[in-house]
Amino acid sequence: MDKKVYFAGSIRGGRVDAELYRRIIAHVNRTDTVLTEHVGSLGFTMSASDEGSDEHIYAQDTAWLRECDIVIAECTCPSLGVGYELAYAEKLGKPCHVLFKGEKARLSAMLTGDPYFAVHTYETEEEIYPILDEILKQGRNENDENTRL
Ligand code: 6K6
Repeated sequence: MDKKVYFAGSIRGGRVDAELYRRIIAHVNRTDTVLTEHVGSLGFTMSASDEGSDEHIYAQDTAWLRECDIVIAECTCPSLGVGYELAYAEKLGKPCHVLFKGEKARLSAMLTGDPYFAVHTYETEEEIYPILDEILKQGRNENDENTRL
């Protein structure tokens, strides 16, 4: 089944990895559906008029978090919003996968210390795609079983 994926990545925390987010989103969209494609947008400016109101962004993103089947967060660039989204998703019981470039010890202890989060570290971008495929395949197998019940 097509999974609804909430992809989280830094926006106001910094856009240094925006191109990477775009490629991850494109990869996931080959088999599943990313609800948050804007996270990989390269063209937008940070002006308030372009973004819409913060209240609207919050309402839309929390609605998508309730709607999604799974959360995948790229956490290499630290972001308050992504941390908030992960905590929100945990409260909802959504499966949460965290991607992080480098040693786990550099990631926030609030993520690595919480066994709820599946943390996947990587060194090169090429390592990300098999990790994503495995995450999405696991989801599909669970769904297949649910369908058979
Ligand atoms: C338009 C295009 C790209 O961004 C915009 C407007 N801003 C936002 N739109 C939607 N979601 C947002 C926006 N700003 C933050 N978020 C959510 O918070 C995203 O789902 C990200 O995963 C996360 C980023 O948080 P910050 O603290 O880095 O901004």
